[in-house]
Amino acid sequence: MIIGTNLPNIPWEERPVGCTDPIWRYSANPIVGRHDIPSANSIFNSAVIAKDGEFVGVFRSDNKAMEQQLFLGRSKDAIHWEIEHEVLRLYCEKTGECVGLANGYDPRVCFIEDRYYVTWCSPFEGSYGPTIGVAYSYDFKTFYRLPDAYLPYNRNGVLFPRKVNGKYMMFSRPSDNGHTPFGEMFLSESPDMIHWGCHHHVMSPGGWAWTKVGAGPIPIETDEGWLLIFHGVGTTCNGMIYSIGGALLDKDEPWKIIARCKPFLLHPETTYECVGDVPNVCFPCATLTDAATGRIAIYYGAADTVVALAFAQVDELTDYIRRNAIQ
Ligand code: BMA
Repeated sequence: MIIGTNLPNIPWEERPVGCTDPIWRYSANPIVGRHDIPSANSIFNSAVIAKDGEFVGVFRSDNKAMEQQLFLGRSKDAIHWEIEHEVLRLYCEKTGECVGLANGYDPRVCFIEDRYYVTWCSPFEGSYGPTIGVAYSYDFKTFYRLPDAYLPYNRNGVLFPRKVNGKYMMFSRPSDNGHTPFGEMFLSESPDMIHWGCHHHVMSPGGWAWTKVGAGPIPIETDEGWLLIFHGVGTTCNGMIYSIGGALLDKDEPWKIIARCKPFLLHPETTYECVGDVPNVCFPCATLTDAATGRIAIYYGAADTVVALAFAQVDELTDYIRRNAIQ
């Protein structure tokens, strides 16, 4: 059971007849194409959230000079998106001056208390990164930049939607400045969204994700604990494969794993997941959930080129994770 708000208008499609998988793809994928804004070479690994009965998002687009940049988007149905053509600007909360463009990649969006936070991989200039950039907005128009959460190098900074034990919580994956051939997932605490510490180890690579693991969407609170959807990576003779995994984490000590699913939940197999700038990548960055029905819509980047959508039912998914947990 999801602990959260009712969002009856999130995208939904029933599980296809005959499908027994815990997650199933939207039949009209991809939902965002690689050239959906004029500057784009690709649009992928993007995060969406509900706002005022409609939906907003932060989209990663790599332009035709292969610069990684973030753009705001809006949608009435969370499937058809109007993405701005200008890169998101970041402002100083004290002076109100623009402090630069949101350069970077793999954004996540989280609403906590009274505002929307964006976390992303902030690259080489400014952050000496990549490390985790943080900004917030009350209206999803003007975003104020906070100090980077961690020292370089770090990726996959993913916030919890509420404080746990009175602290903000964020997953991250310390890394190097390339295509990290290693990766452990950690959880850090903060009293103020600025100072991050009390680092807890959460998860190591293993099984099908033997190379690295990183948090995906904002974790979903359920009556059984936190439902974590993550990306896991295996390395083959032809390069890395990014698949989607699932785990249940303790409600009060979310660095403790209750159950980690042994099989992957979704693995690159469609053309749009296997053909693109980086073949064989499913990279989840967001979910929309409806507490009343237990529906989950999962947004993931496919082949580092387009945005795709998949669905799950919360009780079926947590049950699947438990039944197939690594012993
Ligand atoms: C990671 C990040 C992701 C990307 C993935 C696969 O290191 O750059 O944005 O989806 O590699 O290329």
